[in-house]
Amino acid sequence: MTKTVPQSERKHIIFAGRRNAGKSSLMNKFIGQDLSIVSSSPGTTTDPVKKSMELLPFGPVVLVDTAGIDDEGELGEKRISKTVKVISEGDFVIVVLDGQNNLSKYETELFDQLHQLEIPYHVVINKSDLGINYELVNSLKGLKLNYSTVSCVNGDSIHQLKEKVSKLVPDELDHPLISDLVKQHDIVVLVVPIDLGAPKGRLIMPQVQTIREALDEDTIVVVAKDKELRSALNSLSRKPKLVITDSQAIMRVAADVPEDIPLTTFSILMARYKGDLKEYMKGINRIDELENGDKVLVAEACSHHAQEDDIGKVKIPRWLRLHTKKDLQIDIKNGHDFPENLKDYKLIIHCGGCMLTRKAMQVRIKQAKFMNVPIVNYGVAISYMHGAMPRAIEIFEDAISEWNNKN
Ligand SMILES: Nc1nc2c(ncn2[C@@H]2O[C@H](COP(=O)(O)OP(=O)(O)OP(=O)(O)O)[C@@H](O)[C@H]2O)c(=O)[nH]1
Ligand code: SF4
Ligand SMILES: [Mg+2]
Repeated sequence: MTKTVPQSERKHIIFAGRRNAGKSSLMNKFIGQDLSIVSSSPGTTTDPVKKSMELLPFGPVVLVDTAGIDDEGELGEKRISKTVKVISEGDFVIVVLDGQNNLSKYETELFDQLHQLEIPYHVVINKSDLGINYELVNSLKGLKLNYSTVSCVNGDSIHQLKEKVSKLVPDELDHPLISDLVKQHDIVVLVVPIDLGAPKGRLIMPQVQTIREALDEDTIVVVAKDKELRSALNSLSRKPKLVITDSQAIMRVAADVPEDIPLTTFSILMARYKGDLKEYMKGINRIDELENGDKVLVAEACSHHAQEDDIGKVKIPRWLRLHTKKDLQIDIKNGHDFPENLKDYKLIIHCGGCMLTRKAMQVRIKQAKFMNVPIVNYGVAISYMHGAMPRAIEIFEDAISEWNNKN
């Protein structure tokens, strides 16, 4: 069983804390092997050390040991930024403290960052065999943080900690595309423009996935090109529950769909499924706050073959300049990692991330949040700049409330 679950699909549990707190010792105790090097000289762990294991009763996980968050010097800073990246990719963090120390700014900053990234964590006071500093305990109590006390030297309370962590690691949530929006016998109309951008002889993934999920819910799926939409709607004897369109055709489609029929786009469904629609509303709100000279990052997760009039390289920058009427500096980047200078940007407009796993897309959103840079994806931004908001998000409560906060 341990070997059959790929690492990318396992929950990642990160051991984080200051140098010498006992992160490597604790990870070794979890796996029952001396995998990560332990030594009394601070800064022993430099690169993240990963190990897959079965954490019962939870299931398959990856444990990740990291370098200290208080590392020093130029190299130390590089290690810290690597550690921050690893932490932001984590599903759960074990914050390890040396029971002899007081709480420092390193830990309180880490707690703040974890809150901001919405990553659950548990505090572990290590080295209980040496006695515990009560100031440390009081500081944790003052912050209303639960903690466990262990010793990696004599093994005290390690078993209980493993059981506790196993219960605290968040289980996978169900992320529906449309199954929560429709029910049996509902009619769903999908608008699929077949233009030059459409792949020859097939439909694109979001369309195929939507059809499949709608069929799984026993709904009736009607698929039409935008030109046939009006006639498709007229031929129905019942009102459809929902119309879903490609975002580039949203305005043409909106004109043909009566106001009392909910309308959204494939990109918005995908944004909710893979990204974070509520967070993307903050990105939308940022568009109208942009000023002359502001930097905007257009990020693509892969280097797909660019077409003439490419959406990321040409259309999004053009629409953004037209919409804002500002002289913006727009950087277009593609690749597996975000650029390092994220905080220089006022806004990130990200591709749909069809080649990314949900987790990888979530990591990018977390990194943007971490740097306080609002993020939105192409489809949601296009719907906004084409005047289709708030109509296209009206059926999503959390998104519409975020929208209403600002508008
Ligand atoms: N007395 C006592 N010493 C411990 C305990 N856990 C770890 N140590 C010692 O603390 C020192 C640091 O342990 P490590 O596990 O290397 O700490 P680390 O947090 O991984 O340190 P870096 O990799 O340098 O960031 C070593 O000398 C360990 O033997 C414990 O529970 N009790
Ligand atoms: S949307 Fe998909 S194909 Fe396009 S850049 Fe992003 S990951 Fe690549
Ligand atoms: Mg270490």
